[in-house]
Amino acid sequence: DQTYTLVLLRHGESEWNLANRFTGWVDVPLSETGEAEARAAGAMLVDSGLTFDVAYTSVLRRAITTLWRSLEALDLCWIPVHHSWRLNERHYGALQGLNKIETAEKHGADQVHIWRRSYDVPPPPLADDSPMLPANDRRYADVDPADLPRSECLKDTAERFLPYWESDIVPAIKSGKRVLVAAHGNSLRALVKHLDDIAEDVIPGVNIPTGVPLVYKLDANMRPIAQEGSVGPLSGVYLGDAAAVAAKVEATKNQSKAK
Ligand code: DG2
Repeated sequence: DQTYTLVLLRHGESEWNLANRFTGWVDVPLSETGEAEARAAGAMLVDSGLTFDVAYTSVLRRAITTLWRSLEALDLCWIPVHHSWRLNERHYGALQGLNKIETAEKHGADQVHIWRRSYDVPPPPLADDSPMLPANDRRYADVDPADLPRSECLKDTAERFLPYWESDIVPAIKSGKRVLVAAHGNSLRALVKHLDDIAEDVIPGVNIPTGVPLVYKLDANMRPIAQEGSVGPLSGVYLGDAAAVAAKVEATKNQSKAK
């Protein structure tokens, strides 16, 4: 039976992951650590013997740069790379730019957990005069203004990512192309929720670490095939040291908790 390999990669640490600020659609660069993580992700892919025919990423530089570093390591700078706003991070609305711990101090840890991880409660939206409105950003000029968010919950992110998954990425996979997707914590959570059919009350517990390739095996119907070494509800397997990955997942989860 035909099986396919799909690799998902969250970008390396960004400057705002480092500063612990909600980022969403703000286009921040990788931190120095993030650059190193991106190169290390490339090295892990090389070591695993994986290779790719096509890559998909967002229109945000932290994911794009991470993809570049991986492709450099793989000697694959020449493969086609498709950018889509539909792979962008979940839009964090009026939380964008705020510190995660300060926001928890102000609104309570429970509220912040709901904003960060609930399936269907969006954060407060951007104001009408916000300089962060996507409509003011030239990179979204071709997007129907009605599709541009002012804030998104995970469900909203899934609703704009999955049409692109079905229309562009699935056909590439089914045509036999080996696909690498470099995206974001929450856009990838939306995708793994779909792939693994993770329940709405289970997905809040899923956190994706920065800079660690996550390898899925898919059957002909794009259903994940169970693999040894998968963790929790995900059928995909992270490359690299399992304890190091677990520590990164835990740190992601605890970003809004005071130390
Ligand atoms: C982070 C995720 O997105 O934040 O937007 O702040 O993956 O692009 O760094 P990423 C952000 P959390 O939902 O984990 O707080």
